[in-house]
Amino acid sequence: MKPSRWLAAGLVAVATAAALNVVPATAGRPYDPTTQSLRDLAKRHGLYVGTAVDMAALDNAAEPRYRELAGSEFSTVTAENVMKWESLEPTRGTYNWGPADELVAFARQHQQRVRGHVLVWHNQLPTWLTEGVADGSIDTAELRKILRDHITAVVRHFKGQIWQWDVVNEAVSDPWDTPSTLHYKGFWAQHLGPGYVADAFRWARAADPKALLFYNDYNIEAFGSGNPADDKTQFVYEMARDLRARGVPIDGVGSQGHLGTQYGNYDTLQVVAALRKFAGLGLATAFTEVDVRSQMTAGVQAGDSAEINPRLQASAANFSTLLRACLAERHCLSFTLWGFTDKHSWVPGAFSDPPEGLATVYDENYRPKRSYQELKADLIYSGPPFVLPRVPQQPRR
Ligand code: 9MR
Repeated sequence: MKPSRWLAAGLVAVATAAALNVVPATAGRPYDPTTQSLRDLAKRHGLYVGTAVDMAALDNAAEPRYRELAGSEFSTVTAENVMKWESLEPTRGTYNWGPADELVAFARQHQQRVRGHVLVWHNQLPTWLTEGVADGSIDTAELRKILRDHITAVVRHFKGQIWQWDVVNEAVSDPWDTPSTLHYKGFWAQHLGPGYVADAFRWARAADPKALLFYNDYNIEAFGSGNPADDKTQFVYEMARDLRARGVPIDGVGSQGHLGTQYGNYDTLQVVAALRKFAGLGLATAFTEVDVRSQMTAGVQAGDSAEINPRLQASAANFSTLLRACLAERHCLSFTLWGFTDKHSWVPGAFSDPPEGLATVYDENYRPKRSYQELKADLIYSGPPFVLPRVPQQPRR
């Protein structure tokens, strides 16, 4: 070949490798996908892999591994707490943007996208708000205005920097609530009625027309009976369908993915079917808070491998089920873990009777667990014809 042909062939090879995000094997550096990060492996599918970030851990100089892995393994981040109302506006009218801005800056430095979490939720509200409503000093009309102002201020502040916003979070009850017939639950439904959901999406869209707007909830990984009175996924599906039909600017549904090895959970095909059904409404989907917890029996706590191993395996299988389903459905845009190390996980603090833990993909010493390896294997060994790159979602006008 003439030198110019060699050059052309070389350029094509480099461009192809870059496009596919693979490094060609050479004698000196054989390509080994298992050494790649989750984010790099996910890139081939156009998928973003994320984590919730605990700002105290990120800022702890004594624990550099947290920051390193948060920056290197993930292509999207979510604020675990610092974009919640009680953090952003602890005193009425006084916003504390610092920690949330710091996360957004960290994301920019590491070429990561940001999932905004969360605009409207019944938990982690500031006391000035809940007490004002309880003592009658804030009436319904004022509450609605406060919500609109909050959404507008927060979305405007981060305008252009948020890929997906969790606009409304966990608005729907669970079968174990009273009454057991599924309904709109919590502070906002109680005080404003269910119409707040559509309002929240409209206000968010007005404040940042380019951000993708999501409804986010747990226990919606698969459909059940199909009856919205007791099937939460069906209830959320019908809610999203109605919002779409009315022209409300909802772009996606986030399935949190908080699973536990003590439950039956789902198989991959059930989860794919659910994602497809949401996609059929013209919606994007995402897994937004994935973790798989286990009961910490006395044996587990004593280090008994006969009790620990099955938990690690079941956990890995459940992570894998959700990731494979997401890979299979082209409108599933991102797969976010709710923390990545057992050292910083909400699970032990939230479940103490019986105690639960082991919910993430790295152990307390930042050693990757079997679940991490399975996620990696899923990203490496899946591809065409059944796994194709994502279909980007455009914000609905
Ligand atoms: O992980 C969060 C934990 O640090 C907080 O104490 C808790 C307070 O309610 O919220 C946790 O995050 C939740 C998320 O915002 C919404 N879905 C459920 C998550 C786990 O509780």
